[in-house]
Amino acid sequence: MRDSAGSGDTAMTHARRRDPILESGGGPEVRHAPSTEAELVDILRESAPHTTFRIRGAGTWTSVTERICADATLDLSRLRGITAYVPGDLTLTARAGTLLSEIAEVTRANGQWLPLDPWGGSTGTLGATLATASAGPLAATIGLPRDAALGLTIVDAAGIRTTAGGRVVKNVAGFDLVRLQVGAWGTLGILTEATVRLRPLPAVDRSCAIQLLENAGLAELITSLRQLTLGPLALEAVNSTLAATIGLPPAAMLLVRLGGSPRAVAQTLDQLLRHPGAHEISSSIWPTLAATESDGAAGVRYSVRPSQWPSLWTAVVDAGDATTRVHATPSRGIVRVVAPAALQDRVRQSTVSAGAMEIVEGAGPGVRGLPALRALGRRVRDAFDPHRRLNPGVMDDDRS
Ligand SMILES: Cc1cc2nc3c(=O)[nH]c(=O)nc-3n(C[C@H](O)[C@H](O)[C@@H](O)COP(=O)(O)OP(=O)(O)OC[C@H]3O[C@@H](n4cnc5c(N)ncnc54)[C@H](O)[C@@H]3O)c2cc1C
Repeated sequence: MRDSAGSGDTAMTHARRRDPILESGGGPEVRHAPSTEAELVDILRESAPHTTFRIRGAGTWTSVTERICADATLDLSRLRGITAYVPGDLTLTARAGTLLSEIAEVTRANGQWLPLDPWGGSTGTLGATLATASAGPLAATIGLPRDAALGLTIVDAAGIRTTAGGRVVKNVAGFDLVRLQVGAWGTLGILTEATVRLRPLPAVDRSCAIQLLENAGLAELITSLRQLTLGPLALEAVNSTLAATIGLPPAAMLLVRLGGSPRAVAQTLDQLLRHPGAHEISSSIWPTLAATESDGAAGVRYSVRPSQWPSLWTAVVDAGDATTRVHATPSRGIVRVVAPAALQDRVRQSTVSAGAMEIVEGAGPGVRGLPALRALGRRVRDAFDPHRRLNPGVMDDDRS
């Protein structure tokens, strides 16, 4: 038997030994912490077909993992380490449990980065970030997690290992299993290793904040930003509560991040600072913003066509109160609200007239009102995990 550990009632057939590290995590359920993919495969193959598993990376987003109801936990934090890094090709391969911060450290030394900036920060794992398709402000310009993933190794519920995609940027595309797995929340398989596309780290990274004057002139402001010499790396609007939380004056602001050559960045910043209410801020604001996410916070994402973003933003900000944190990515037409459930109802009413689609985050995205999509999801899940062994409770068919 490999490195599994546990106590309590289980249908596992193999012998188990206690693991002091994992036992300290508490909870009555069996915990396995495979340190190799082969061990993970054995755990799945040797357990009864109906044994269910909660998949866990670094466990930073506990409000998500704790909601999964399963017989055993598969802790992937030991399945860790960079297995290949080819700076000349801008590609890196790492095991699923590798932290984003570890990848940042290694790639920074070569003037490169993996531009994934999920809410919560860089203490999460590569596997979880891809599995949940968690994306932050950089996604609007540099790309979503699915764009960064070139290849994946997946172990399915029956313990069958599959590789999809490859280790190079130019892949011959077959059936796109990579895109199916990114954002599947582990319900179609456990990601064990990923090859990702890196980018050159911008020589200079500078930011500014432009005050949004009583939510007026938003569309014009965004249009004027499209005419900048250098396109922004990220654009994120924050309401006054969130601005104060991240150390800015308490007013609604548009944060603009610029990256590139020192000359192009300086020129563009000059243009930006001509806007009334604009001032330069430190680019350390971006990790600070990502880290404001508190575990268990009720996050709801509304999306519309980018052209309709100003009215959605205004409606959501007006519906909130002094405790509501709102931020938005204008070019993706997304407005995200972090507020208690009671207040979310009020916000929800206000978005109806804006015609927004609502995605409830936190236990696998619950997309309301799309029965055809849910039926399709059910059929895909039937093909990959007919007994619903992996992450039961996440993206469940009958969630509304
Ligand atoms: C406090 C907090 C709040 C956050 N809020 C949001 C948010 O609202 N929206 C958003 O998009 N992102 C959010 N994130 C993003 C989160 O940072 C990323 O999903 C990821 O980096 C978390 O890493 P982890 O290893 O700690 O994941 P964990 O907390 O261990 O797991 C997160 C989810 O990923 C699954 N998972 C983990 N590893 C694998 C794997 N190898 N294969 C398959 N499935 C796997 C788990 O089953 C679980 O459902 C939040 C993060 C934190 C810390």
